[in-house]
Amino acid sequence: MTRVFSGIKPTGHLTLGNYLGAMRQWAAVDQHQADAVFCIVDLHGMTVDHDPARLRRLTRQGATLLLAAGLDPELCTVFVQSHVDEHARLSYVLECVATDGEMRRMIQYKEKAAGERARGGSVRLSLLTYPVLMAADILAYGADEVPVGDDQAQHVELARDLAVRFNQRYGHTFVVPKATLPRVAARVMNLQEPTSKMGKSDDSGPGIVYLLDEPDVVRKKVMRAVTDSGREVVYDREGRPGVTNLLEILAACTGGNPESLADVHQSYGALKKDTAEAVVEVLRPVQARHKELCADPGYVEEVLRHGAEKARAMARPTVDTAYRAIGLLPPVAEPALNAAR
Ligand code: AQP
Repeated sequence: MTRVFSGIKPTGHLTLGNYLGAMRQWAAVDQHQADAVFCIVDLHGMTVDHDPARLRRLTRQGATLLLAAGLDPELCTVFVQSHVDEHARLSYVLECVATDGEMRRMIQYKEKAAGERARGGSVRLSLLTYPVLMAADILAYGADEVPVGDDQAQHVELARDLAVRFNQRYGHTFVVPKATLPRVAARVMNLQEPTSKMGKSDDSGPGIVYLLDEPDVVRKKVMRAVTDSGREVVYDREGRPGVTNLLEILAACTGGNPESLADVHQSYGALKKDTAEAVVEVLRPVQARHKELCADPGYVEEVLRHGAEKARAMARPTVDTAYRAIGLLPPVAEPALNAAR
């Protein structure tokens, strides 16, 4: 059976981009068709300045939202990255296979490091190395497929490169994974800056629809979305990024096709109204389930405890194999130690 792995980092409240670009596909398709493993990647949440209490809160909220979005622990494995040591164990080994040059070419690193510097902050080393940790996340589970939005495709490409390089140098150890992208909404754009991705840690609140936004807040944000000069509703990523973003969101929410939806909308106002309502309807069941789960925190904790146990058992053999293959001496087991004395 195909093994699928993906994760989400608790750097902010989850957004419509996270949902349409990733989570929805995990719940609707991946967990039913594959041996699926999903993770709140909290270690990735420390690559920029962070507040420990907020990280803990967002990790719990992220896990709850994954379940609210439809992940079913009977069908898939859901856990928190830092609860499974194999991720960090493997990450260091892969750092010994990756190069400084390839890390510095990562687009997210360039963008986020530039942002940190512009704010007068320093750039954490982990921001540079986190794609290697992400490669470890994927390779430890022998994932064949990694369903992600297209901003993460380059990082999955790196995981592929590291797997191939490791296998060539030290013997076949890792499955070589590939990214799978959603048909539409692979990159939901910020409603106020439609040439930038809608990212959960962006400063531009009005341009971001959060999964837990109240319906009226969602409507307001969508109705105030920046559109383009011109009046015709046209699907054109380059020339009409604002309108195209709305068409993509509407298509993703209704299962339609963005080009056909352009043909049936005569004005920007009508398009915004339909998009706002479609988003409200898509978020409604997620919000309702989230509320129920918040009333039962013991259930969420138990899912995460059991998920971590399952994840550990899946990852450990591959990570142990990698340790042996790269030349690390295995620890001597207790009974053998005693016998040698
Ligand atoms: N705007 C987006 N459109 C489509 N997919 C998206 N994803 C994120 N934003 C969009 C997808 O969601 C999954 C989880 O992403 P992540 O939380 O691990 O990190 P990210 O890609 O860096 O997302 P953010 O929200 O932009 O976080 P920050 O602001 O902290 O960097 C991934 O599959 C991602 O592709």
